[in-house]
Amino acid sequence: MSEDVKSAGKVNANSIENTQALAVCVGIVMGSKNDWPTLKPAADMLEQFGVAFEVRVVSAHRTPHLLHEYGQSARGRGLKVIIAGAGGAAHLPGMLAALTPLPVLAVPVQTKTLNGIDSLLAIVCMPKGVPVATFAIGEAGAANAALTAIAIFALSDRNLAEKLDAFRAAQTAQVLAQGDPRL
Ligand code: RP5
Repeated sequence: MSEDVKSAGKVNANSIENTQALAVCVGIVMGSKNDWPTLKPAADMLEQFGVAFEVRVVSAHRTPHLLHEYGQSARGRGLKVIIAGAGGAAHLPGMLAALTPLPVLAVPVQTKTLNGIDSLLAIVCMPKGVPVATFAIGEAGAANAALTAIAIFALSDRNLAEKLDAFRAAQTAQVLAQGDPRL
């Protein structure tokens, strides 16, 4: 096992060992702990729908061996979808997509330097044959990545499909109830 995988012992103890038992089906990963506020809406959305997930920091550049192990083991551990957030030279989603056939839903993290346009372009410019589904920069992208994962699961889960319909209906009703914003 590689050094950076060993040093990130939690990944082995908490996710690789326990994923199957907990029926975790979404992996939320990010390049840095600092990305968590951006990715948290994805976790909140999955929680709201009762979809089990794990959360890990996996850096493409600082822990390349861990990235490799995470990507290669993802399907075997029972994950179905990966939500990957990264900022700047955001190689995490693309490299995960190179390592696993699972759908990778990517969230560009807003940066101080280029406002997240750097992250967006780094993520979205994938070569033909290795797709990464790229979402909006920031928290809205994270929430929508989770909703897309939920929509994928809802294709074969009637209960989840009903919850998703209810969510959409409530959202529509909320906007319709807003009326004239000047009042
Ligand atoms: C990327 O570099 C991370 O996704 C993060 O958005 C960015 C900066 O990381 P930190 O220096 O804040 O840890 O790998």
